[in-house]
Amino acid sequence: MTLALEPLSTAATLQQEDCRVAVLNPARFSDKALRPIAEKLIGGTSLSFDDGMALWNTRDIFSLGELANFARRVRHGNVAYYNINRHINYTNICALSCKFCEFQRKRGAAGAYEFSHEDVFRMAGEAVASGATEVHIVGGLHPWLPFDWYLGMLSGLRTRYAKLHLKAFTAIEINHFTKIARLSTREVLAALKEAGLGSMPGGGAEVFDDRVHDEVFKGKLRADGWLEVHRTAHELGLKTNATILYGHVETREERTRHLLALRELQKEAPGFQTIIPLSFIPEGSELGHLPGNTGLEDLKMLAISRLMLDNFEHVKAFWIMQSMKLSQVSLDWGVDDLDGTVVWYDITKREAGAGNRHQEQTVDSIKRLIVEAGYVPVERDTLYRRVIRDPANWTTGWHVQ
Ligand code: V47
Repeated sequence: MTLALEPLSTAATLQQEDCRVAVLNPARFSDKALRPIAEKLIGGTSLSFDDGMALWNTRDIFSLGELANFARRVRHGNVAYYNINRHINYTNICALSCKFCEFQRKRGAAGAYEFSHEDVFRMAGEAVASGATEVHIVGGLHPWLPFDWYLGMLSGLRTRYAKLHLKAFTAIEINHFTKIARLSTREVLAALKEAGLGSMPGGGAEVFDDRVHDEVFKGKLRADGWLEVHRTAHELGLKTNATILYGHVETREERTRHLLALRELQKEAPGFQTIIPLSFIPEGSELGHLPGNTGLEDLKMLAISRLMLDNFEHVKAFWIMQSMKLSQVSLDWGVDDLDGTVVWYDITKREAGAGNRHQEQTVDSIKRLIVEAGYVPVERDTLYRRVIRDPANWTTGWHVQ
């Protein structure tokens, strides 16, 4: 299989695929509080905290969707992105005990695991053989693996699979590496980049609020630390993503402030590509008594992320957490990206059921869902470049193993 990349960012490229124009008619909105927000959107003014709260408080979900869809279509027309990727969670052994996390295990506990370099190389090799352009590698804060182990994993992958993009390590892991290697954040990131790191995922942000931090993920890096790692990565030329974990003990005010903090950092040190709002899955966690999000709350979170983060290019619905069905609907609520084929995922298991790590979408199923929603599916790589495949080597119904 051969593939080539071309930039996706030019409006001209997208317009060819765009058969609908972005339109907004605030006079039709039944919630009048949303009309001044529409004016701001049309005029290119960033939304305030109060605007964010007005969006949360509205019961006019269709006008909220129209606003988010307008902002989405201005940027991406009728294109919806996906990628062929594979998530590798190299260990679930973790020094932390976050209450929302069903994934972490202590050393020796039932279900604790750690992959060897050879395991990771084999999985990446399978991914390459089935057409993946990216591996997304994250794990727990392993108490005794040395920093060299992580460098060796990246350089071993780069040597074996030069074209494969290595998106790896959350800000929490990076902070852990600074402690085990006794290096600064900048030094750790520079060493990882040298070894093959291509970009960073957005995990570990949770909710930027001390109250929520102390209640649910005490012991984890706080907001300022997470933001500092991403700032440093951007300064070193690494693209990163951002997340928010919503639907547990946080308030809507705290969510809104989280989004504003991300927008601020993007202004000061640009480098974020995508916001991924992660819908909290209570099952199996210490917060298992909580009800989790409703579909409407998921749609609101995605739409409000699009509207508040006017300096982020992409909003991703991670189907593992929002479900495939809602992710499809969310394409009309501000979302332009559906992550990818994933294949194996350990951190949460809503779609697969308890104990089942195999969580996979075929390219055909992702495309079908996008087309049915009225969008044009575009395969992208991690940096949102279009992937062009040689059709001679492409088979319909192709399945990632
Ligand atoms: O950091 C943990 C979250 C994150 C639960 O950057 C949970 O492209 C819901 O960050 N319910 C990892 N969420 C996933 C992540 C991610 C996923 C896809 C794409 C990208 C990207 C990033 O999952 C963790 C944590 O915030 N998480 N437990 C739970 N029970």
